[in-house]
Amino acid sequence: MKFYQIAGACLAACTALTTAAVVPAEPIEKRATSTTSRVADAACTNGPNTRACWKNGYSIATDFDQKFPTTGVTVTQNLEITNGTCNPDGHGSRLCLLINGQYPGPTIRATWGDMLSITVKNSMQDNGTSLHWHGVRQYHSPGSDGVNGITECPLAPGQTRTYTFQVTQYGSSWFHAHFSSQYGDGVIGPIVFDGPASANYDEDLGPYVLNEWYYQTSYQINAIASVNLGNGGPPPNADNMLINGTNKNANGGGSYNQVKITSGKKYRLRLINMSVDNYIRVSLDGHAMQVMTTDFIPCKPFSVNSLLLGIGQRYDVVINANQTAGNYWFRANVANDCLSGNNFYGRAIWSYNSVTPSTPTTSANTQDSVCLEPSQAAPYWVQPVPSGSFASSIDALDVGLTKAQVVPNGNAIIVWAINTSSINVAWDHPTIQYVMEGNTSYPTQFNVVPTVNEGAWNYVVVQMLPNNPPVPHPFHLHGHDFFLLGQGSGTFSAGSASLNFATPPRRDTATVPGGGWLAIAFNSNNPGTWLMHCHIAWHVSEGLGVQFLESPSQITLPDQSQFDSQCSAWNNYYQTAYWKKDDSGI
Ligand SMILES: *[C@@H]1O[C@H](CO)[C@@H](O)[C@H](O)[C@H]1NC(C)=O
Ligand SMILES: *[C@@H]1O[C@H](CO)[C@@H](O)[C@H](O)[C@H]1NC(C)=O
Ligand SMILES: *[C@@H]1O[C@H](CO)[C@@H](O)[C@H](O)[C@H]1NC(C)=O
Ligand SMILES: *[C@@H]1O[C@H](CO)[C@@H](O)[C@H](O)[C@H]1NC(C)=O
Ligand SMILES: *[C@@H]1O[C@H](CO)[C@@H](O)[C@H](O)[C@H]1NC(C)=O
Ligand SMILES: *[C@@H]1O[C@H](CO)[C@@H](O)[C@H](O)[C@H]1NC(C)=O
Ligand SMILES: *[C@@H]1O[C@H](CO)[C@@H](O)[C@H](O)[C@H]1NC(C)=O
Ligand SMILES: [Cu+2]
Repeated sequence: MKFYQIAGACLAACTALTTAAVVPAEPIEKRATSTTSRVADAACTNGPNTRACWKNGYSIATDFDQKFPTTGVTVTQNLEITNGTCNPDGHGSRLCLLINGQYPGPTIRATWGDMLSITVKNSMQDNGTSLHWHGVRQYHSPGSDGVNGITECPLAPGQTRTYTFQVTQYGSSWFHAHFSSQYGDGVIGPIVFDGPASANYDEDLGPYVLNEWYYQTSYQINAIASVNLGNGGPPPNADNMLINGTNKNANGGGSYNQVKITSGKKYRLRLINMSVDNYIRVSLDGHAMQVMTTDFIPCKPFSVNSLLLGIGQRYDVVINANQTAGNYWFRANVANDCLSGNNFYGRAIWSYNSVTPSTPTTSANTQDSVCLEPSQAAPYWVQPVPSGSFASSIDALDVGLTKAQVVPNGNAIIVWAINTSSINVAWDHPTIQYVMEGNTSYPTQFNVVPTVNEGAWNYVVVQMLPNNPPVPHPFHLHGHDFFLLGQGSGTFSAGSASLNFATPPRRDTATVPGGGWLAIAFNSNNPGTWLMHCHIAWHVSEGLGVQFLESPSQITLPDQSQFDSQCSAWNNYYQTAYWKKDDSGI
């Protein structure tokens, strides 16, 4: 992402809405009775033509904030992180932080209403870690959110911990380390929670992971990005783009990901953006994609020729294999028109089963030129947000660069900040520990923002300050999905901004346009300590985040003895650790 390009050009060119037709939802043979009253139809069962149905009185119509199944099933998974090597595109082997020996890590799969019990072992020599389950609400389990310095101390080398939480939503997501920029070196993997869907399909192709790839390690790139930021320059470009963990490199080595499809079938594909820096546009030559979820939120299905993904965002799409049988390119290209400046191409080969797989000769679809979240993404069930107290109760979060001392006794350096304060957590004294101790004297650099009382609405406007690099920032909120009230260029004004309170899209990651603003709302309904941050790994490392402290007296606290032993193991390790904390810590 090049932040010195002119944002105005992008905004003018990119806010034009896509011209792809909005197709009506297909007839679903036996629908859940009502999509507005959110009463599920107990009689309808899930199948290829009835994906809106689920079971036991739950369906796509269930408001999962209020109600979700409890299956009684506990899905267990062991994840061991090791310091190894990988060579995903054939360019050469490099240091890679593997999970169970793999890059990307294994898929975590569970069903709506299950309990997940995930045991993580840190078998790296030289890094702590903590694993975050992106988009998971962590209802009554904020201690399993996996943000070192906020919800736990980092897990020291040699140590093991178990994350336990209930699956209250369904759809596709990913997990990643939250220990500085560690996830860029491999500590990532897909998550699939099975449940109902707003569009029908025959087969689930599973997760399709998209991310950029660097030939240097994430810690090296992060250090260069930080120096460049101080000099007014962009972070280094990535070297390649991976599709489900593979691609060819510029010299022709490596291999393309391959997918086989059968004429006449409809396929569900779970697009997951796990990149650290770039916006990516994906498309399958000759085929439209029908979008049915935005992050963990089902939406009214709509059709696109191409789809823009920001970091951390997910879209589940249905692809109809109804074209002439042949070989087609699947493309994942960096969106140059959206201030993402890297010239690399992700390609995969999709072949109909009746033909011999070979290099496709197809040409790319017309690209939908939109640099924001697709505006057609109306939620499947509409939840209006009250607007009455909006103007008088906005939490303004102003984003810009500042100078701050990040390392004790270090020099002040240029970093990202919100309201001139750059977030910097304490690995040895996480925020939730303050709550456990009843200590309300949070250090300023924790960037603690109290929420309103339970049941009331928080309104947040993230504003990019003028005279700062006008780069877009994909903001991600933990512990909640938020309602996307609006996005715009320039300075926000409550009087003139066009905001959607009646039918706002809902998701957990959305873009603050370069030089502009993002307005969101979320209901206080989940006591905890919830990070909100830019998901560009370099930016959060450089301080771009706040943490919402929601109803501290009602937080379900983590088990004290497990929490304390993890912290004391970390503190022992850190005294003699070879590497020290040199950024925000998250
Ligand atoms: C991985 O191993 C290399 C080489 O031994 C070492 O320099 C590096 O610090 C290790 N990284 C981690 C995270 O353990
Ligand atoms: C983590 O390990 C990498 C090497 O793999 C190193 O560059 C980095 O400084 C380490 N960070 C911390 C805080 O341990
Ligand atoms: C991507 O890789 C994962 C893990 O190997 C696999 O489960 C999934 O089916 C693959 N996706 C596609 C679309 O091939
Ligand atoms: C992932 O998100 C980043 C930044 O938001 C974006 O630059 C990149 O293109 C996205 N990747 C995909 C595959 O959509
Ligand atoms: C193929 O399927 C798409 C999506 O369902 C539909 O819009 C299109 O008209 C179909 N094309 C043909 C040739 O049947
Ligand atoms: C950030 O600064 C703005 C402008 O000074 C102020 O209105 C707002 O309340 C501050 N936000 C927080 C969370 O302190
Ligand atoms: C509360 O936290 C502050 C900041 O870390 C610390 O200085 C103070 O001693 C703590 N107070 C108590 C009562 O522990
Ligand atoms: Cu950012």
